[in-house]
Amino acid sequence: MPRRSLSVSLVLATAALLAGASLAAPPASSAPPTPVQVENAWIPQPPPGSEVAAAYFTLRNTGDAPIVLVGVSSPVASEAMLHRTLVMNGESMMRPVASLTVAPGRSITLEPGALHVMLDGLRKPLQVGESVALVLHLASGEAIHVSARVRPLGSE
Ligand SMILES: [Cu+2]
Repeated sequence: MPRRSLSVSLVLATAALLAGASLAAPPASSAPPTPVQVENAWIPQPPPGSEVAAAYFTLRNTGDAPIVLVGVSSPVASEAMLHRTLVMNGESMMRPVASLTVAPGRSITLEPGALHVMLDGLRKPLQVGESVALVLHLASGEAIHVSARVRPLGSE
């Protein structure tokens, strides 16, 4: 019966895949992914003609080891950096941040006037409602893919 032979070959193919996977998989790949949650990722729409934008989100560590964010990238910008806004002598200025560490069970929120991702060299205008891809690079070597929603300027 054609039906039976199909299911037999599927079983064989699955068994072969499983055998191959268990032989090829190093022990590290069976470890669970980094317990990091990214919530409420958003970008205020930059003014027309602007080549920079800021991105914000909350990074939550649900695991039992620290999470260290060491960089960000995005296909919409030629460069993405971690920044902190400071007020010194009444003047607002931004400083690069080398890394952000989130302790187990804690979270860090990037928000206007404080920590943010600076997207520089925007390759195209960002439309309200658009989802912008961000990749968060962890010290562990993992990459966390995030979708940030563009909101109207002044909605923060
Ligand atoms: Cu900045």
